[in-house]
Amino acid sequence: MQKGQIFKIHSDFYYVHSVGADYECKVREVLKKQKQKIYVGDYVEFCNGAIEKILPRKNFITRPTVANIDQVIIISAVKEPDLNFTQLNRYIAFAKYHNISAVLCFNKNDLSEDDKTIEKVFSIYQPLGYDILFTSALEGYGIEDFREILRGKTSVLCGASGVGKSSLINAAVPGMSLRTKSVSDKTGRGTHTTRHCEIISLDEDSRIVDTPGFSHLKFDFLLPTEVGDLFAEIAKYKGFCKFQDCLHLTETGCAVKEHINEIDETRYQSYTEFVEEAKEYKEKVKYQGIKTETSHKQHYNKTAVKISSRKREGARNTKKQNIYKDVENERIN
Ligand SMILES: Nc1nc2c(ncn2[C@@H]2O[C@H](COP(=O)(O)OP(=O)(O)OP(=O)(O)O)[C@@H](O)[C@H]2O)c(=O)[nH]1
Ligand SMILES: [Mg+2]
Ligand SMILES: [Zn+2]
Repeated sequence: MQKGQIFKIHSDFYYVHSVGADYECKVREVLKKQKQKIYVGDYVEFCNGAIEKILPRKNFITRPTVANIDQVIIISAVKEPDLNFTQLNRYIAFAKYHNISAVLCFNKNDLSEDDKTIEKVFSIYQPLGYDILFTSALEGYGIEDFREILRGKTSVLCGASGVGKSSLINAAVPGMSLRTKSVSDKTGRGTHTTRHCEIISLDEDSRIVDTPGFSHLKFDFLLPTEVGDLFAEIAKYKGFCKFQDCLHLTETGCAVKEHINEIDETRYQSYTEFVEEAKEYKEKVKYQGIKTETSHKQHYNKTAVKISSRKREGARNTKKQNIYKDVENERIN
């Protein structure tokens, strides 16, 4: 039996890297029957082109789905497409949800006409403790810093289509020529040039994962009261609110609202948007009669479900359980 790491998945084929060689593998029927999902980044045991076992994950993120990573690098473009702070806050909150550290990278710096964007970015995100990078994949600006951030880690590049994720990898890795494509004139968005996640090795211990841009991330899988945990500046005060289930919107005795001057407007705006999305999830949970306490606990990358799947299968109330599975699958897919 050999051990290796999945670096690419194409339909039914799993590409495994193991001591200096790559293997094309399929998955053993027994794993398929157990409905075990395999992610890019998973460590596996395989034999004669068949994956036998998935080894325990250190962590993972969904959308894009990648396992065993050290950090996410959230790529935004300062222009083409326009910098979207809600989208950026969304990615930041997603990383926090998965308890994985994030670096913020602002690409296409060559298109920036003034320093206003740079100032705004620093004023919002530096106090929150994020590493911030400005780059131009086109002109090679900031690429040394970008390489430095990657050193000794497995990093996932996240960000909307067309922001330049693949271009940055091409600029940072000698001899790399990943496919890139210009942002559509009509929509101002990318065209999903990268279709799959793929791990690219920079050196012995630095790896980078190119991913397709995601545009439909939504907080429709957690409860409204949990959204505040994903914003450090809100989480800081939430313990002092009069009501434990305070959503920091219009409630009396809200400690977050008392300190609203310290919170950036666009950050708070994003927070309220995500709370609305989470409310939709809560309605769904209520409607389907699922106990909210079983909703999830992925925060610290422990198991997603409190009840073990074996117990669930054995439970009598199978109807309820199946509904639960549907919600769970939706979250993961
Ligand atoms: N002006 C400028 N253009 C850039 C820069 N980086 C990338 N581009 C261009 O932006 C377009 C999109 O780049 P990609 O690297 O394909 O973007 P992506 O994020 O990988 O997109 P998806 O794979 O669709 O998610 C291409 O035409 C690139 O040439 C940059 O720093 N400056
Ligand atoms: Mg790409
Ligand atoms: Zn409050």
